[in-house]
Amino acid sequence: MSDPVVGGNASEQRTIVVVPTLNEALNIGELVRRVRDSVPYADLLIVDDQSTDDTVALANAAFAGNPGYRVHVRTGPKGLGLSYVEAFRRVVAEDYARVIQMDADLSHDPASIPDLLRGLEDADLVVGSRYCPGGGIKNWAGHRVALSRFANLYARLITGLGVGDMTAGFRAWRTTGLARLSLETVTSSGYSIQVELLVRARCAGLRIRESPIVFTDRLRGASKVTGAVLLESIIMPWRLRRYAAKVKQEGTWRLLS
Ligand SMILES: Nc1nc2c(ncn2[C@@H]2O[C@H](COP(=O)(O)OP(=O)(O)OP(=O)(O)O)[C@@H](O)[C@H]2O)c(=O)[nH]1
Ligand SMILES: [Mg+2]
Repeated sequence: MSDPVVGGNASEQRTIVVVPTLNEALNIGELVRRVRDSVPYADLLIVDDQSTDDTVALANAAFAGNPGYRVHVRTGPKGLGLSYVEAFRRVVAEDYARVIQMDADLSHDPASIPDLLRGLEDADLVVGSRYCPGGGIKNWAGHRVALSRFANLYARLITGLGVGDMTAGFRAWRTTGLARLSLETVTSSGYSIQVELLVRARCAGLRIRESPIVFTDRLRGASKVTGAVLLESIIMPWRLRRYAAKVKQEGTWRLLS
């Protein structure tokens, strides 16, 4: 099948969409269908942290027998960061060329996936950004926008990274880039994974670009953000600042190889 995004043969550009889930029964069916409509040539990996609702059953039903779609139900400690690291290590080993990461709650519109993939033509990481020209947020109360803006500024100032949307969870990666991040040494177990992977990407010399996305507040289901997750997000930028300084000092990214 011809790849509608970058031209050439889709199998040369093997693509997988990775979606972490925790109790997303109200969203997962629609998410699966919209991903299939947007990028029918891509595979799909749902990384579930033992949801106690029907997320897994409803995902499997929505797959409709598609052989490239699967759910991996994790065991051991739960966490968004732990889930992404496990999934990314798998897809790197499985010989995919491109990886999309996105939330399950429809805040990230699957229709934007082709734009992110197109950005990979001259980048190793494309960050779907709410805070660049053309990007935006729908249906968020003023205090949510202010909190997100503050979190971004905080992470940017402490890590020194010049990315507009540091905490965004809608991204496209070249797996050759992901493979250079020493995923086995990632320390974030929760949402701070987003900032940690950005800092590691920059330290490893990956080409990073931003592509505008419109983020919509979750319409259904509950947020999974906990106090522990927030605390880790406050501490992590300081750890990453030390990490980046050490990498710079040691030169040639020895820390990461
Ligand atoms: N596997 C796994 N997925 C998680 C975990 N926590 C959250 N998720 C998923 O990660 C994505 C982002 O979580 P959300 O709860 O939407 O976080 P958020 O967007 O900051 O919060 P809301 O604005 O309330 O939606 C969703 O797909 C969740 O189901 C976890 O511990 N493990
Ligand atoms: Mg959400």
